[in-house]
Amino acid sequence: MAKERGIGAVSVIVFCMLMLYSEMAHASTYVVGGRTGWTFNMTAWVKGTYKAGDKLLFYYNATQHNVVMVDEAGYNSCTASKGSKTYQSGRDYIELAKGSTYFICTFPGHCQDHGMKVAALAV
Ligand SMILES: *[C@@H]1O[C@H](CO)[C@@H](O)[C@H](O)[C@H]1NC(C)=O
Ligand SMILES: *[C@@H]1O[C@H](CO)[C@@H](O)[C@H](O)[C@H]1NC(C)=O
Ligand SMILES: [Cu+2]
Repeated sequence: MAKERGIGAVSVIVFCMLMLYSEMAHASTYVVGGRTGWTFNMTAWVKGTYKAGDKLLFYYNATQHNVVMVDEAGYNSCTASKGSKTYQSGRDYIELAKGSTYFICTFPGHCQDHGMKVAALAV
């Protein structure tokens, strides 16, 4: 009896590890903007549907741009509220959670005038 329970527990653990492994194996990293990186006119960059756990790599010159995570209203209005998560390394890997995530550059005019924003949907 005890032995069977033990085997059951091991099976559950192995199953969980396999699930975790396949999740990791299938998580991908996407370079935002492709070859040009994170820059103006990002709305022209093809937005696909991602999987939760996928990562976006924002690659840019940190003296010229940044990456700020905003909500949908912030994305539409090109504004970030105080306390919005800001990335500014020039090489930021951001893991996507399930749902929509919105990013803008908050350098003056970049989002508003130059379309420096991107929305990512992960399922
Ligand atoms: C952005 O797009 C506009 C209009 O298509 C174009 O005139 C401009 O040169 C583009 N800017 C960059 C940095 O690609
Ligand atoms: C980043 O931008 C600054 C200001 O335009 C420039 O001086 C510098 O050379 C750039 N750095 C890189 C790595 O392109
Ligand atoms: Cu910018």
